[in-house]
Amino acid sequence: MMRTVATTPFQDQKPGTSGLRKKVPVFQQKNYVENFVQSIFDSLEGFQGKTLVLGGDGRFYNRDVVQIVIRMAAANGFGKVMVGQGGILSTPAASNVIRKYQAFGGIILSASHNPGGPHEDFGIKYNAENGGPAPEKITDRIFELTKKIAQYRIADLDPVDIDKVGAVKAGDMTVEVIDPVSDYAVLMESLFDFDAIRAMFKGGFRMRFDAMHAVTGPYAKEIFEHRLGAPKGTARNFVPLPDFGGHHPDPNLVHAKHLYDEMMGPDAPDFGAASDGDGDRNLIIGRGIFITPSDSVAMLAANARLAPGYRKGLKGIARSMPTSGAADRVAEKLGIGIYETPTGWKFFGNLLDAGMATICGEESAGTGSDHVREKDGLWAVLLWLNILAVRGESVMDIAHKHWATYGRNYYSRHDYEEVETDRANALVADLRGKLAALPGTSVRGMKVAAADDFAYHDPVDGSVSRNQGIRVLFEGGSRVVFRLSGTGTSGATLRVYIERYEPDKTRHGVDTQVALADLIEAADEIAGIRSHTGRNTPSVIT
Ligand code: VG1
Ligand code: CO
Repeated sequence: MMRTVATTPFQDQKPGTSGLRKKVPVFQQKNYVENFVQSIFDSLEGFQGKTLVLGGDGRFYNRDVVQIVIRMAAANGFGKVMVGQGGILSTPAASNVIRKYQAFGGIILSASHNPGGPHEDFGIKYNAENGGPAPEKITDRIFELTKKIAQYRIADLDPVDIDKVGAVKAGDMTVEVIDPVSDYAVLMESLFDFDAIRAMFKGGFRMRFDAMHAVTGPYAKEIFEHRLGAPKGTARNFVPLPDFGGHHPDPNLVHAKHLYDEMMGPDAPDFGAASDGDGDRNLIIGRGIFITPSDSVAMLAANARLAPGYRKGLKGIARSMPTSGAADRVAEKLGIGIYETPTGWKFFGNLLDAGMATICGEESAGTGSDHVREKDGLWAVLLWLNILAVRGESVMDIAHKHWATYGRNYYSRHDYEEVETDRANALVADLRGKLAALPGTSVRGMKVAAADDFAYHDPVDGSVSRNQGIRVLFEGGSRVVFRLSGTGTSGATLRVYIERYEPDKTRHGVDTQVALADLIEAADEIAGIRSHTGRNTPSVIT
């Protein structure tokens, strides 16, 4: 029944910011999935007889890979696989299940916000026993193993029926098919004041939640409409589809433009939100106002005590380096620690485990807390709802008051997608070469105070991660940051992050791109974006 199969390595199975991501046809190559999954198992020790959590965002190829992982887990000696019904588990829900049932770890199948379908993206990620993405030392080990793998183990088993909740045997191993939503909904009920939110909906509060035909649909239906009594139709596009209806399940102003337009329109509801393919990102829009993810983490942190789960206050706040400094000012006022990490949720794990940070955030629409070890889209939406219910004010009022208290960090990210890899690498190499000479010079009348390639020294385990993004800091606190994406699957994506701090509240009403215009030009002057990429404008502005 158990077979050991000879195989030859691929050389491209390097996990990026968030696991291994490739086009579906790449994953469909013979032994491609098997090699990677065996390398994950080979990088681990002591899982014999233990539990593996398994689920994904429901995209094309999800079901096939679920069956492969089950057969390989059985052959490698796991005692049990807990799989979400239909192969579905959102990323934060998977993190919760790993923690709640003290599993050894989990495999999450997702390419997050990237499109799905036979010619689109797929991904595999390993999460450790704390429920969080494997740290770099494990992903590095996995990559090394993929380069020399010679065999994998797999059991000859009939496909397991993953659509019926309950336990079945797969060889010597148990497969327990679980409801993907219920444990997660219970966790949310333990953190937030559901009575207050229910009363708010009862009082006529209107909300739109766009699940973008991705994994959060069933979660949103259950939590907003069933448990919180929001009117039917509050959750939209709530049926997960293998190709996300042909759209990018990316909750930003480009791919969720219809929601943005509705929220800016004459009959806008009170609150609009969306999440991504695997449910870990969030988009927050109030009536007439978009809240940037960087501002959202700051505003959530400033108001967190209004939710029962955070009544005792926060231990600290962590944000990724490119995320704006808005949260820093909240941490300062609260007298708690603020930590700046590289991009990617895996870098928050140690801070959360050590009890140094309670709330974390990334500029890329990721917000979360120590309730799990992943960013969590619906968590952010629920914390906003809890705050709105208690304060009884609009999102707009809350934002304006926040800026008046802390100042406003104008912030934007410009992405140049599918740039030829050589050209993107040349831009970065050029920029690195220029760094040392930048401080003291002036660009468009702004004096450069410092420039470096961000290196992170993990305060918990002492590990060092270098080359995590090039930052150019100007006098007065403005900055531009450049880095290449680690999640793309075709060519390179250059991300340029632009930030300016405005303390004066009479100047808080300016359009973001206008407020940042000088810095946007300075970024081009410093990095030669147009000449290197051959592009005049970014593909996506968020
Ligand atoms: C992007 C974001 C990063 C996020 C990562 C995974 O990475 O910038 O903040 O953690 O995606 O998000 P990159 O390397 O492309 O910039 V998700 O929702 O894919 O799990
Ligand atoms: Co995601």
